[in-house]
Amino acid sequence: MKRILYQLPLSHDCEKARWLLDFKDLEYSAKNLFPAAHRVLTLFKSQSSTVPLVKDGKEWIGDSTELAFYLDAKYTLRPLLPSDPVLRSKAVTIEDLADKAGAHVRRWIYSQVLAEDEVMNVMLDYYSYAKPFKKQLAPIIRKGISQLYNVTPQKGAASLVKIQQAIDELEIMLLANGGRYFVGDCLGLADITVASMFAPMLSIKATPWQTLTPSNVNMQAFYGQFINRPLGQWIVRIYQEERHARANWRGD
Ligand SMILES: N[C@@H](CCC(=O)N[C@@H](CS)C(=O)NCC(=O)O)C(=O)O
Repeated sequence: MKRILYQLPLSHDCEKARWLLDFKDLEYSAKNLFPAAHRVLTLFKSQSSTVPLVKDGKEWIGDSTELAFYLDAKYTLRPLLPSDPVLRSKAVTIEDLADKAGAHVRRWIYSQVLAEDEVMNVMLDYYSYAKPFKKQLAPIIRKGISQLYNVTPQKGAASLVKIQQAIDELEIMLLANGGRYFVGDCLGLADITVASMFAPMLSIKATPWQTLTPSNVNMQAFYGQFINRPLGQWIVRIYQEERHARANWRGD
């Protein structure tokens, strides 16, 4: 059976989807769609404008939360969500909080580094047909991203406040559960979502964002504080101990 993850290399929602598939130990190939043109496939197959989009045999799943529920229903080994209703609802609440914070992470980072070459390198170097036209494509893509995600210095600053609030809130929940996992005593959807959504702010090795933080002073300053907080340390540790990535974020 053919399993394909359609992705954009820089997307943290796609990192979450890769991690969900890796967690379930499922074989798949990661295929890069071209920004904006990706919508032809996503709208047609899942009536959604976003990636990740997963094809699993005949099934198409066009949202990372839906993907987690789909995977748990179809591949029951290693559940992503607890069966206990109280813990399950806690996991869903944390996932939702982290997903919402993730949109602010994306906007704040773009408000900081969208003008830098490195972003376009990560975005365009893995399309052999587009790489030679990087210089011409970059301004078009930058404009598209600014409009799509509402990236302005003011909105970026407001997103940073939301990020700080989410970190405070998540940290309390993590520590209240003993500090090792967000829900229960093993890795699950809540942990994977929090780690994926905040990883772009931590220069984690072998992720698409490892080269972004060092290029920007504000991101470096944020990194300096975040890495010393329990949540920042937890994300680094969870990546080291539990990520087991296949190094496929560039696409297969
Ligand atoms: N709720 C969706 C959000 C996915 C999402 O926002 N994906 C972004 C990339 S991080 C995207 O596809 N953006 C391109 C677009 O909106 O056209 C999920 O979790 O799958």
